[in-house]
Amino acid sequence: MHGWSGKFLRVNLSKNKAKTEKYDAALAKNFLGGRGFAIKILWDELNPGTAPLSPENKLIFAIGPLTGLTLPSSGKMVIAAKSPITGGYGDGNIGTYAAVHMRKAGYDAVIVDGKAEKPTVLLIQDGKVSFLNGEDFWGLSSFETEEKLREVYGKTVGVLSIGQAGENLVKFANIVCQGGRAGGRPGMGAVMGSKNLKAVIISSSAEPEIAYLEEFKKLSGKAYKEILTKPNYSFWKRQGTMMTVEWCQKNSVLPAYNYREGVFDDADAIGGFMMEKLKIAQRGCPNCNMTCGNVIEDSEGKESELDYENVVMLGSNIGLNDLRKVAVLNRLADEFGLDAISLGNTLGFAMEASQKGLIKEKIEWGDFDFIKTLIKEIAYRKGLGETLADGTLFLAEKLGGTAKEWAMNVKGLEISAYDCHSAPAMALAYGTSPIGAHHKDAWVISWEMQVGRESYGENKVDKVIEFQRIRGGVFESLVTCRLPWIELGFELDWYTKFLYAVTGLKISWDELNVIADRIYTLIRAFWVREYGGNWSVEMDVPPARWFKEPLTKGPLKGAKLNREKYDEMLQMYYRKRGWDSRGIPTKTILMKLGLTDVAEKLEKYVKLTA
Ligand code: PTT
Ligand code: SF4
Repeated sequence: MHGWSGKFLRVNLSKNKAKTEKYDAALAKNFLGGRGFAIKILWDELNPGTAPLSPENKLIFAIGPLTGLTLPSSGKMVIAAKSPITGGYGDGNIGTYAAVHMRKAGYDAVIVDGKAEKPTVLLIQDGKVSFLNGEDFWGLSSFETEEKLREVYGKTVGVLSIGQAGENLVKFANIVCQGGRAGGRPGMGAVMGSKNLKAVIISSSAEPEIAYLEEFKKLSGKAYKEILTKPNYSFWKRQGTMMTVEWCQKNSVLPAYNYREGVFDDADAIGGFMMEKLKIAQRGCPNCNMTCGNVIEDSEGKESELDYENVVMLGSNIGLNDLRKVAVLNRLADEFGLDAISLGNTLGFAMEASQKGLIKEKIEWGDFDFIKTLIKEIAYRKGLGETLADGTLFLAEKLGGTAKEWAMNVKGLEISAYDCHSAPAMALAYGTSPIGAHHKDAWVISWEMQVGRESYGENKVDKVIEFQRIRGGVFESLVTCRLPWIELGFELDWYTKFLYAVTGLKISWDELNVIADRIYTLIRAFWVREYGGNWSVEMDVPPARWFKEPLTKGPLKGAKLNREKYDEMLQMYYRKRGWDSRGIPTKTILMKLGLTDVAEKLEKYVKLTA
């Protein structure tokens, strides 16, 4: 089998044991890799109702058939587990040297369960697995941890670590690498912390086998050159995702003041052009020739790598208008290992709650010093941070009243940086994202602005599904970065060509789409199994703020979503996916996708529609 090693590494931290295990080739054929493998493992192996922060939860590091090879932007990895912030399926995608080394090491997934007796660093080096004492690292930031480990193990190994937030089980703690890459929004860092696992180091010097090596080399050489010819290439290299700030402002979709508004008076002060003036370096993931990590010096004189989401959530969404200060908060998020999106969202929610007199602390919009203190309190679960560390849904439930209406999350995961008062398709994308609100599966907003934002038509439902297939199904399972395609227009046909050269298998996009649907439907089955009788259509509906409170500023003043029309779109979405009116997969679709055994198991938790 080329393209897949056919092997998993199983690690049990309670017993300090690791073993290599072969898996059935049908798994690769039906689930491809990355997210596909992760959900299949979680569905098959996790007992329903497993507490996300218990030793029984499984933390999965998974790659796919294209990961880590010399082809554009292939240095990516999926990290998945049952999520502590949503109680459903959770994953994230991180750009990391660990992905390249995992490929070389010949593990398609590393599956970690149990809980180490004391803080541990897992070392996977040329086929040998060691459990190192991690006590000296516990309490350090992710940056400090990685730096110290690199002093011993070298600059080129793959290192993934958690900061203090993961140690203290903050529900939106993530996993960090390379001083500014982070992944696992739905609390994958907390799952790692709950296992007393401070860091993973992986290194191998082996070379992955490729079906048609010469053909592959020619193809990848051409591919790298092709990226350089794309019209948007030079602007992308200048600004990366930061160009989105000005675009969102222009289209009134830039979250401001806890998503109360879609424009921010000082957008230019935190935008892509401002970043260009301050830029001192550029970084990126391995194997990428369109690197997009823009580094500036923050107002405390330290380096901070900026991305659109982070800047907006820690800028306009909390009323902060100084990019160098925003960069400080962004760096703190990375150091502590806190997801910057959920962090900015939770801070915005707390500020609004403070203004409404619902919490006793006085927090002003944009109060940089207080916010800094609060971020530290969240990471250490101290003071007000103890409550904020559980995210907006938990806090809203605690506050009661109408708080849930302006707690900006779906299924408990905080919404990323696109306001949807006037973007129904994007709202549907958030509503139906398989991990809770996140843009990664269906970033349809740019397309939606072109086709007409007011409509709730069938074309929008189709686009959400099309993007979920390509982005959430295929890219998350190949596993490579999707940005060459979505940002530069690097054509999708390249990926079937890569797959052929690497695996020797001709897999068409139609076949990939079926795999994507299988993955999506299994993820949905996982959610339904976890929630059982508590599962409801409401879980696929974004917060009431977008439906009830029109924008008060900007060219779209007065705009809001229409709940009735949203519900119609949602039902249409379910029908197209082969799910029933509750959003639960029907027996017919489960059988069509080869998930008959899933139907049998799911029936124990909810009655399935034929
Ligand atoms: C991703 C989410 C994003 S999506 C951003 S910025 W973006 C935030 N980044 C954070 C960060 O940084 N530090 C931090 N402490 N928290 C952060 N939270 C947010 O996490 C990222 C890039 C980006 S930048 C995007 S869109 C693309 N995402 C991809 C994806 O999801 N899949 C894929 N196949 N390719 C992708 N390419 C792009 O990768 P999550 P990274 Mg990230 C610092 O992890 O959980 O998926 O959430 O991984 O290496 O930083 O690359 O405008
Ligand atoms: Fe990483 Fe950016 Fe390159 Fe994608 S485009 S691989 S996120 S550096």
